[in-house]
Amino acid sequence: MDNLPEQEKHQASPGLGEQVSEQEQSCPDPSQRKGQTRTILETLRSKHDQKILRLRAEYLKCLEEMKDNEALENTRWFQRATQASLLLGTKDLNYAPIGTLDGSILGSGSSSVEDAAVLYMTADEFAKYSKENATSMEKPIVIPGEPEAPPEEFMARFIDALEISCARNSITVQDLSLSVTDEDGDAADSFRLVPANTVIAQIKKPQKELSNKLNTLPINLLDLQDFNLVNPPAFLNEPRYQLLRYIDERVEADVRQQALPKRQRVKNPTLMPGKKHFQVRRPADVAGCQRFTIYAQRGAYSGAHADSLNGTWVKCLKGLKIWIIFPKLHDGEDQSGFESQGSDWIPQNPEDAQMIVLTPGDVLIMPAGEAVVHAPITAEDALMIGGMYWDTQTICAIVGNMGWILENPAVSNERNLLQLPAMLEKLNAFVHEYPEKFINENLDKKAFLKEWKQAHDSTTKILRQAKRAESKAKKPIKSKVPQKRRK
Ligand SMILES: O=C(O)CCC(=O)C(=O)O
Ligand SMILES: [Fe+2]
Repeated sequence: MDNLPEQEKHQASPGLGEQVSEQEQSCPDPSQRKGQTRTILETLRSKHDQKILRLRAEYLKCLEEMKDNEALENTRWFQRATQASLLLGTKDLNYAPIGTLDGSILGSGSSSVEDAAVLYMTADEFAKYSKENATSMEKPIVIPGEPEAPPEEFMARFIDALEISCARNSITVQDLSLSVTDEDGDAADSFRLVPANTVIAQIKKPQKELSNKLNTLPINLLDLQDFNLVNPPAFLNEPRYQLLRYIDERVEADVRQQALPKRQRVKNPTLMPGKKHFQVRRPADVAGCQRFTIYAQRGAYSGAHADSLNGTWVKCLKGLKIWIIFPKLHDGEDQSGFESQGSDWIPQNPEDAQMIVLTPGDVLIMPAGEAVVHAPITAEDALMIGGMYWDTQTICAIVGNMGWILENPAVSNERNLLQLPAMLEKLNAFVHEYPEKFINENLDKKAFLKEWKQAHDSTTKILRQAKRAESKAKKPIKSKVPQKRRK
């Protein structure tokens, strides 16, 4: 292992905002002298640097061993380990500068709110901040907190739920042993279906050290349903964050209508009243995005991407996740590089990658209306829950970002949203039905509807073009045998 930088020598430290202990009085760093509280960043560094530097060293060791081994060099593992090690930097670790609000009970972060790349605040502070800055929440926000149960208990609940709900099925797994390219030299898929029992057996064994053995590479489960492991964060109860749910319900209500006798059907149904007494079949991608669970083993790395519905929250229940962000992405040539390369992209200057570190109890919010490009690396086996949401106060930006993603499909790692046309249609109707939900003191109804029309029309146009391009690509080659005429 290479010589580890100074920061690795820190020992475990008190929690956020705790006072510095007696032993540290002699510490040359003035911020750590007795009586003074550490900044959030200093606390995070002292807790996590060592673990993250060890992970980086292990990536480098694996890469060294894979060198000149043709079979291994073509695996997704080689590619992802290369990218992840670069994103973790070559010298000191590069944390995203942390800002806290004036008078925050969390103390100070590491920079001013203006210069910060991530804001830390309590749930109460978030409630106030999100009211006062409804249309200008641009930076990711961390709400640090204590976990509701010990990580091992969450893990036991998760395994139990997986066994009960999924045991007879297969689970989509990000499998890094797969090749980067297929036989034709085209980009190959990095996901495959694996029997749930095999997956469960693998995740029961904690990943302690990275190795190049293809059958023990870190797996990542990104396509899991919500298992009700814990309540979602309370901020989601606010009416303005219910929008995605309302629109999804209306799309579903349309589908449910089809199952009713004709005379009972209504025009433009909202939610069907009452409990859901019958099942409907529909492409359920949006419903699936509203709440999810993710489980990744130490060393898993997803690649840079933006979430297609932009507006994502995640909560860590177990482990250590390094949520890499790229605050300088839009400043230079990196933007076009990312748009074309998507998850294979890393910034020209890897030092532009900045880390947000998440541990049990922490909630991260990537605000709806900001397509925050992120590249999560799992530093310790991590269980998280999450969901996607929309915000009435930023709906024009949300729909604009969706247009950008449709134009640059490489930037999102999700399948094309099958329900997007229906959702846009329902959203447009909803906006005209309840315009007052979308306005605020800075934006009156007339100005809002004008802005909405622009965003809606532009994304609808992009969507139509994308559909046309898709159906052209799929058009079957015309058979030479004349088709039978239908009677
Ligand atoms: O944890 C991961 O590997 C990816 C998770 C992610 O990007 C998300 O939940 O938006
Ligand atoms: Fe994501």
